[in-house]
Amino acid sequence: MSYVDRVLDTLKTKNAHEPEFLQAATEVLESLRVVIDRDKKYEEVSLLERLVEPERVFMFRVPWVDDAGKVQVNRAFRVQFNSAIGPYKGGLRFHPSVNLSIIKFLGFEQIFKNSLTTLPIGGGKGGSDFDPKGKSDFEVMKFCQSFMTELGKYIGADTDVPAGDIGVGGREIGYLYGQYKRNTGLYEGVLTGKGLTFGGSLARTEATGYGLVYCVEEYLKSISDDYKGKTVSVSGSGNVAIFATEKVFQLGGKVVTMTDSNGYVYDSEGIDLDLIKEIKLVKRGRLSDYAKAKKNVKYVEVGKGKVWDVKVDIALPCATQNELDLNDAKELVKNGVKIVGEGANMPSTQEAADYLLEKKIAFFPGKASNAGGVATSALEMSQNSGRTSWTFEEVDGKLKNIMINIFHSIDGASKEYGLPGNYIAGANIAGFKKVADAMIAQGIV
Ligand code: NDP
Ligand code: 2IT
Repeated sequence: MSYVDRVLDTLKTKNAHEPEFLQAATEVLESLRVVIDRDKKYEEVSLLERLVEPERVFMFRVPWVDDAGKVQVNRAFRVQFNSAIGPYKGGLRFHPSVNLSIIKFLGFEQIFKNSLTTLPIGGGKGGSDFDPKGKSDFEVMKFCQSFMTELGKYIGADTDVPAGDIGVGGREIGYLYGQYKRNTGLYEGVLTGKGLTFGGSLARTEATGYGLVYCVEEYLKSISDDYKGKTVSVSGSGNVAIFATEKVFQLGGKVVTMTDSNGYVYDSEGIDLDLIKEIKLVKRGRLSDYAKAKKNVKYVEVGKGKVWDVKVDIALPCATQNELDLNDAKELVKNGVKIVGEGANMPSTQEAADYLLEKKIAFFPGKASNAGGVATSALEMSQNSGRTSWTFEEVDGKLKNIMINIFHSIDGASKEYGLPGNYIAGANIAGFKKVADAMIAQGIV
């Protein structure tokens, strides 16, 4: 049995109850075969066994008091997965579905994504099964304070720097930062995605969505094409979806869909982004409000159809894991899709991704195409360390260069290993090599 097969076997036995983590780790290990089989140095130091095991995991309770005076208890995690190339770096997710499997899959993906940015950041992720939806600002603040009172013991500007993810945006980061500062007395860049008045970076809010669109733009450029006149479907209507949509419009494309957990809208005229921002970012409302506010918009409830049924040239899944399955991939291909770029983390199931590759669709895995968010977080860390702040244009320019480089790095790796156009393999291989070399150089730790 090959080295990769043996590691996969043990991985499956040890993590049998962690389907999302197994999915992410299996995908990476499968595509590393071409590297691992060529060079025995990895097996000699049990590199893969170490790679799939987090350096440490914290799990803690978060007690807080709701507006009715009732004590609530949530479960929370921080997974410090790999610090070979820098301090642990990765977001916090607040969503009722959060469990260890989901945080481990996200932390594992983060290792390779962060490596692809070329910046010195290791992989980590955290979160809680707390649901910010329907909670008052005061309740969210009380939860964040209690969460940080515990998490704050394990993080620091040079050790572990969390940021946002699903359910964690500027509001939550502000409350978390205030409590960290209060508990430690330190005014340091311990979180990214901060408000602009207390160390946040311009363009961090836009970075993940913009970065996704820049990555795909560079691919289009490589085939002498661009966004002009292209129809695009976007899923999600949160941070990543909104700013991906904004950039597509700026570059001459037309986004016609958005989703939330209740349904999707199809607006053949192109999504009215000002209206979406008002509903989602100001009122924290539902997408069904968009269909009520605007004429000639189709709203389809969950269970009555999927956003991937809509005919488009480019699909950008920007909501959550496994939201695009094999049937959806078939529907997209049937309708002539040419590019699928992942804004979310692992939004495509393995079967969907395999099918899209088989059909020669340009498929960009999230760990490459959504790396602009964490890359800009690392730029925020640099600004904090230097006690300085850069202009929007400066940060956006650096972000664009990073995404251009990511495209060429995954494209180059896919060609070097005889898999041209397979950007899943390209991203996994390019991300892996830097981390693996650093681990080997640092000894058996
Ligand atoms: P937000 O919380 O801002 O938005 C999430 C969006 O996805 C909402 O529209 C939400 O709908 C929808 N959504 C979330 N969970 C589900 C679900 N289980 N089923 C259906 N819809 C769902 O999060 P972000 O935009 O920040 O994150 C979106 C994705 O991008 C995630 O996969 C995240 O890991 C990834 N990502 C985020 C980065 C960032 O910088 N923020 C960086 C890189 C990746 P509803 O409001 O109804 O819940
Ligand atoms: O998945 C991700 O890369 C993020 N949620 C952003 C992490 C970060 O540290 O900015």
